[in-house]
Order: sequence, then structure tokens, then C-alpha cells
Amino acid sequence: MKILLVNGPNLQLLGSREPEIYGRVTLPEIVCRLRRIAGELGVELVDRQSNHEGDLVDWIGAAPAEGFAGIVINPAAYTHTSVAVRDALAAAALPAVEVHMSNIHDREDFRSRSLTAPACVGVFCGFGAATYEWALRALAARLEHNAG
Ligand code: CA2
Repeated sequence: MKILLVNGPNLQLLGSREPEIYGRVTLPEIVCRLRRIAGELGVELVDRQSNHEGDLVDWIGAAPAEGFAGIVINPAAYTHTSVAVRDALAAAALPAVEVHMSNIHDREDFRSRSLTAPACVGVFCGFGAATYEWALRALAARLEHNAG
């Protein structure tokens, strides 16, 4: 079973700036750890990151045809702005889990609204790099439950 990990704009900066908010772990380190967990869970993880909204829309849109069973996504700033990413998630109709490293409800008001969350089966936020791990485990459990 293949799971698509999508990371949105500026997440390539993780570990280099704003460590008080996002910690010191880099995106490649997060992906490396997730790959190991995916292996333990018996799923394959394919990871992508882009600063461009259309890339996210294209990857989500192609995910069903590419054989992905589900999506873990941190849409980053597009969470709060992108009807296009939300529509792509809804159209793909794959179980998607939204991730935010920070607690988006404990920051600026505009961050507490997610346009993309209603197109996801669930949301994890606020546990730093570990948030991705919970999301991956939750999605894998759901997919296993659906398959069984
Ligand atoms: O908490 C999260 O994971 C966010 O999705 C991160 C986004 C932010 O716009 C969302 O409101 C919450 C920002 C990603 C940019 O990451 C940076 C990392 C280091 C330095 C600067 C930006």
C-alpha cells in the first residue's frame, strides 16, 4: 500500500529558521523517520514538497491513478487560503490526514481556519515533527481497517 506525503510552501526551511515555532528538525530528517515508521507499518511512503500551489493540486489529482491509497498533507500556508487544494483533495476522494507541526489554534487568528481540513478525514497539529508520525500511524490504521 502506497501513501503520498505532500508538504507545502516553505517547509524546506524547517530546521533553519523559526526553531521556537517549528523546532530544529529538517524536512529530510522528518521524511527519513517517517520512512522507517512506514516500513514498520508495512506501507510505502512517497514524499513530495513544493512551494507552488499547482504542484500540490497536480500531485493530489494524480494520486488515485498513481495507486496511492491515502495522503498525509501539510499544506502549510495554503491551508488557510487554497480552495484549489481543498477541491483537489475532495475530488481525489482518498483518505487524507492534515498535519501541522505548530498548534494552528494558538497562533494568529487567520491560522485557526483551515480551508483544506473539511476535505480530510482528520487533522493533527501542535506536536512538532512528531505530528507527522501520528498522522501516518492514524492513516495507516484507517486504511488497514478499510481493507480488512
Ligand atoms: O504548523 C505548521 O505545520 C504550518 O502548516 C506551517 C506553515 C504555516 O503557514 C501554517 O500556518 C502552519 C508554515 C510552513 C513554513 O515553515 C517554516 C519553517 C521554518 C521557517 C520558516 C517557515
